[in-house]
Parts: sequence; structure tokens; C-alpha cells
Amino acid sequence: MKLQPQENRSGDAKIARQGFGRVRTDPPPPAFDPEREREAACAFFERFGYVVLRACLTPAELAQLNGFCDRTQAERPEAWGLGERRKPHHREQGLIFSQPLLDHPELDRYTRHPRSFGVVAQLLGGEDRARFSEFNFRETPEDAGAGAMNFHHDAVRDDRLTRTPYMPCDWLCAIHYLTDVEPGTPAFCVVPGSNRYASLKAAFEGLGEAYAEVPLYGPAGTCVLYDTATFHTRLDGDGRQMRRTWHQYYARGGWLRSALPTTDRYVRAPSPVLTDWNLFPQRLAMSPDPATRLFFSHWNTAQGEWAASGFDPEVRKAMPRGEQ
Ligand SMILES: O=C(O)CCC(=O)C(=O)O
Ligand SMILES: [Fe+2]
Repeated sequence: MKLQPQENRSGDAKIARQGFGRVRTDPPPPAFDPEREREAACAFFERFGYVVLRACLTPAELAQLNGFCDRTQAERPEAWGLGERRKPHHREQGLIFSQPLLDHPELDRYTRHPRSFGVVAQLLGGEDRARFSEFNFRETPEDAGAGAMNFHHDAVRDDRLTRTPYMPCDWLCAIHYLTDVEPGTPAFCVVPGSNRYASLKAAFEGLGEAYAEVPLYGPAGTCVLYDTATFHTRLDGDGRQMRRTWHQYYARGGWLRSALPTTDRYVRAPSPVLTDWNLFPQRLAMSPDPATRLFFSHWNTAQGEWAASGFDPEVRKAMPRGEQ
């Protein structure tokens, strides 16, 4: 599997393959203990739009998740895009297993993981305000080459640029490293404070001296939380070494008072759905436990139709990533 290199459109292609080439590794960003240093971790996230959390998976959990990836790559290669036909959503990503929760209840306990979930919930306005959006595993395999992924933000709401207060954010993503991430491997990389800007170029100009592209290194088990509005990329390593990750997106639930420059009578609705294809399995969407049902309550229209069919496997199969 080789990555298809992208053209540097977000930054300046004359000076760098990714972004503006202002990579800063010194000093490394702090890594917080999510339980003992929860307040400091949240304060850091509020200031910079991301935070690194230390030792969020035990060796046993890392063994379970890596074992899951190894096993499913062997038993269901098409689920990872390893089969004959690579699907469009696999092309620039490396390998991705898009919807492992659908068929694997042994993963349920990770969706509100006790190490990171306290910080996640606080950043979204409280335990009763955190909602599930998406869960997947990814791998940049050995010898994949350089992908030169562009700096980008994930889903955003326009009001982020003007609303007061800014927090809680609309969505946040937790990336757990399942393998060690260090110079030479691909690394998740952020531009701190860039969530207040509409483009990477605007962040480069607006942040001035503070503009930096910061690769986040850490051993397997490290968790990175980022506001989906923060500019980020997968910074290439040496093109030979691999990296495996678990990505989970959360959304903000409930209604919230806020202000815009034009009105102080603004109310933020629950975050819209993150994708139009992501499905939640019946056992979670229709859980007898009210807190679990609320956590899995952000349904898109595909989910609504699937639920209306009584979670018919044929309906699921007809959806673009229903089986892979
Ligand atoms: O894998 C990474 O390090 C970044 C991935 C990413 O930004 C994305 O898929 O949206
Ligand atoms: Fe992204």
C-alpha cells in the first residue's frame, strides 16, 4: 500500500511539503495525567485547541486493540480496504476500518474510556452533554511512502469565529496511539491556537511568531484530544515506519446560550451530525440504559432509515460504508 502524495495547497509549496514548514519540536508540548491533572488539561485545551493526555491505555488494552486490528486485517481484509478494490475513502488515508463498532460489542467499553472521558466530558460541558459521533481504526502501513497530507480542519460551524464564549467546542476528536509515535513515524501534528481562524494562511498571518506546526510524539497509549476546528495533519515520517491509531469523535449535546456580535439572544443547538453515513448499532442506539441512549442519540438520516427498517442487515449492506 502506497500513499498518494498530495500537493501542498494549505501552506506554501515553495518552502515545504506540508504547511509552512515551521515545525517546532522544542520544547515538546506537555502531556497531562487526565485524572490527576484534569483542570490543567482542560485549561490547556481551551487555550490551544488540543491537549496531550498521558498513558490512557493499559498494556492489556493496547494488546487487545492491536490484537483486534491484526485479527480483523487477516479475517476481514475488505473491512480495512485491503481487498482487491480500494474504496475512495481509503485512498489518501492509508488503511481504515471505518465502523468496527457495528459488529464488535467488545469495543463498546472503549467509547467512554475511563481515562480520557472525564476530560472529554468537561470540555463538552459535562457528562450529560457529551455525545458519540464516530469510531474507527487507522493504519499507515510500513513502506507507505510520504502522503504529504494537507493541513486542514475537520467539521466546523461558522459561528465558531464570532460566538462568545467559544467553548464548549462543537466536536472533538480523541486519537489514541496504538503504536509508539516518534520522529521517523507518521505523527499527528497541530497548529496550536489555529481553531480561531478560517484558513491555515489566516492562522499563519494572525498568529505571527506564535504560529508553529507541532508534531505530537508519545508512546503507545498516548491520547491526543483536539477541537475539530484546529488545523492539523498527519506529518510524514521517513515513509518506512508504520503507525496505528484509534480515532473517536465526540459531539456537544443540548442547547446553550451564547452571544454573537449582532445579537445576545443566540442559542446554540446540539452539534449537527458529523457524517451522513455513520451508523450506530441497535444495542447502543436503542440501549435500555438512558445515559447510553442519550450518548448515542445524534442520528443522521441514514441511521433514522436503518432504525425504521428494524436494523435490517440488507438496508445496512446497501449503505456506502455499511460493510467496510
Ligand atoms: O492520521 C492523522 O494523523 C490525521 C488524520 C486526519 O487528520 C484526518 O483523517 O482527518
Ligand atoms: Fe483531520
